[in-house]
Amino acid sequence: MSKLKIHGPNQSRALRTVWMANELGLDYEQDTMDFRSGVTRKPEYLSINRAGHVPAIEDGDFALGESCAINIYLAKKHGKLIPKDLQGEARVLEWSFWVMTDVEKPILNYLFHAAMLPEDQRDPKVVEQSKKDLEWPLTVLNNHLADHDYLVGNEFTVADLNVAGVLLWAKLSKFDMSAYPNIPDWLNRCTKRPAMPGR
Ligand SMILES: N[C@@H](CCC(=O)N[C@@H](CS)C(=O)NCC(=O)O)C(=O)O
Repeated sequence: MSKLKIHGPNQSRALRTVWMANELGLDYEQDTMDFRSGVTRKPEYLSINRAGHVPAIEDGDFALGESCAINIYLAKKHGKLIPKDLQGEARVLEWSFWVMTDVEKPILNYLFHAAMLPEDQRDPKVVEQSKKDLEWPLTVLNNHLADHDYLVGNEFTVADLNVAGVLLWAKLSKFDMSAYPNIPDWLNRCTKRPAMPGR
């Protein structure tokens, strides 16, 4: 059987896929390409991920893009880190769609404009707007974590991995979480797992 191939470096959303592969103890090969070089729009790469982004995986002759979808596929394939019942699985989907639609964009805007861009390209208005945009989603997460150690059931699942994979950007940009005190503990529980890759 051919090794799982992961496209994308740890300095991209491919970190989420590498984290998942490590959690599952998979043997994989990683293509740490320069994803900003235009290579993701070449026909050869588009045949692996039509969206032209990293991460993508090749699992034998099956290719798949979208970080959360890849992680759910791997969890289901290996029968780990995902509830076996339909409703538990639906909860994993619910958290994964939620983080991608409600959280990812404002957190990324915050990361860029508070920390990553060269100082003369940062816009304080974007920082303020991102904080506002994040108020409700982070309240939702914080409230859930008030009486839950993990997002679905009592154990770490792919839902935690997918959501923490995005919330990591808040950690990276030193986002002030004092209004959301339950999030840092949960995030640390997730990111301190041995499977979590270095960047
Ligand atoms: N929703 C996608 C977003 C993927 C994405 O935007 N990846 C960035 C890197 S983190 C990328 O590929 N950028 C280069 C490009 O789009 O060509 C996912 O979660 O997989």
